[in-house]
Amino acid sequence: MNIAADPYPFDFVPERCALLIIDMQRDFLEPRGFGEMLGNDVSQLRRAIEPNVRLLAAWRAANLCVIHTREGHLPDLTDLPASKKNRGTHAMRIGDEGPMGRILVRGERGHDIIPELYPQAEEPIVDKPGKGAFHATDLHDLLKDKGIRQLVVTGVTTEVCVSTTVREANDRGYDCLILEDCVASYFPEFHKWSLEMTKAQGGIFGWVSESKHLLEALEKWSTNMSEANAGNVGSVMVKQKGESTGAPLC
Ligand code: TIU
Repeated sequence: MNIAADPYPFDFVPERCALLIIDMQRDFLEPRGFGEMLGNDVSQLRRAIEPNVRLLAAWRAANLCVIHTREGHLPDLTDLPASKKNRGTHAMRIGDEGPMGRILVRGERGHDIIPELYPQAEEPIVDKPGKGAFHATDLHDLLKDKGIRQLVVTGVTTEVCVSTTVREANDRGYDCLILEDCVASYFPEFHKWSLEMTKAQGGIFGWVSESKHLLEALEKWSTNMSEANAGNVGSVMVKQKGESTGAPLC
């Protein structure tokens, strides 16, 4: 199923595709978190919330695979290298006590995913200590186990964790589609150029599209699936091993 994208249409294969939502955490999106502490304006990121909410609802309705990530560290900070901790001249750093608990520490309020996009119980959450979601995590194994070959990537921030993850994913053999209205940066220029870099040179790291195109494709796919389940001739039926149709693919 082709989805309009740059630099050319993306061949969407729903049962082989996971939605990867990167770091939609309070520490990045809400006032008084890590992002704001770094001197950023969090309202720049909040514009991505609504498009992600719509996409996640449609993705769940289609019973496809969704994976959430969170950037953060163990309470003893043994997974926080000095090269990450000792950045800049800020009074507060990762691990310090902030208004939403210890900054970017697992289990703290600020580290958790915003309520609007909170994962459902069966949806995997990958806790990552780095910018890329593949570094020091089991994401690659998780995706291989599920037979996933494509990623729709959303979340924050476009040029940091989203971009790093897409580059890691492409090197590991995944085709990545970034939805530009579902990713955001504190710096609109970085957002723009990060997407330009992704799709330059024939899509050197992947494809860029908008959520409306994917929503249309999901609608068509879901209709096809329900017709197939109703026994209509000519429709495609996708089943997991030994399971009835309608079971989540992830
Ligand atoms: N600072 C910034 O733009 N981003 C991060 O620190 N992490 C993510 O992008 N998730």
